[in-house]
Amino acid sequence: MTTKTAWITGATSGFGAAAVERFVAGGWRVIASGRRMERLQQLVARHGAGRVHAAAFDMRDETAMRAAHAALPPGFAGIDLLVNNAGLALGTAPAQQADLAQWKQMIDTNVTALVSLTHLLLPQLVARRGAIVNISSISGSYAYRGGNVYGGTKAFVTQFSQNLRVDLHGSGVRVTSIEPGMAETEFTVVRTGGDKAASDQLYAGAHPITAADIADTIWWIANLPPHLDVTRLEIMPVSQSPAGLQVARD
Ligand code: NDP
Ligand code: 8X3
Repeated sequence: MTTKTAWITGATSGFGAAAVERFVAGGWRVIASGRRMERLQQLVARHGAGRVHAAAFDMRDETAMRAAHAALPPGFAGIDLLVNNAGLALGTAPAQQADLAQWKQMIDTNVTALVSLTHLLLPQLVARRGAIVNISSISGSYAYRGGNVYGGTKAFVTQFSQNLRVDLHGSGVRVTSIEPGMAETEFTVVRTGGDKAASDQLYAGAHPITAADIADTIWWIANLPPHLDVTRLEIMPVSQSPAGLQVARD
């Protein structure tokens, strides 16, 4: 069987790092991208340069993204699967108190960078009848206090995924939006600006989704028979469910 290649963004931590392990264990080659070069190098050291290629760049830098793509070694140049996973939430303040720079960073990373890499890789994904797995979030479907722009970016990811499917109709390319709920990764440490105690408190006793759970899900989706497409998949821990509407009174 031919060895397939996946480009997994956000491979230095959380879902992305777990997905690298899952796909390498399954015999795939992986292009692992993220900003933290040392973590990417550890992946290469662990699995070998023939199995993992480290592409260290900031997703918001389109020139660097294009250079990383142009510099792919021949063994990694044919991409069968794009896992658009890199992303972040910054802050939990209500909109009227939020930091505009944080809003822009979320849009630049979760939206602009995601569409830029997708646009760059689409021609070969079409040529290879490949697949795209976008990591959205339940925050794109359920409004919550402080979710403002983060949830907005994920609503974009979900709808972009559905619209991509329509445009790619008949191409054989599969597109999936995975929409996880609470998962314990570095996500909340990043969101809170490094508050590990707050992160630990959020997840305590909740039995949240693990990074390995999402990696297994991506693996399952990527290896379905070619006539099947999981178009949207919402996943929450059993401990999580939506809360009701609220009413402000005079
Ligand atoms: P982590 O913080 O553990 O991982 C985020 C990854 O994104 C890191 O590898 C980070 O790499 C990368 N990243 C962030 N900004 C950039 C950038 N500018 N350029 C390149 N890479 C970047 O969080 P998760 O694994 O939880 O998050 C992965 C995805 O899942 C995100 O899109 C998140 O929104 C989504 N998600 C998370 C949920 C959760 O509860 N954890 C639930 C639903 C969705 P580096 O810092 O090295 O650049
Ligand atoms: C992360 C899940 O519910 O914290 O996307 O927004 S949530």
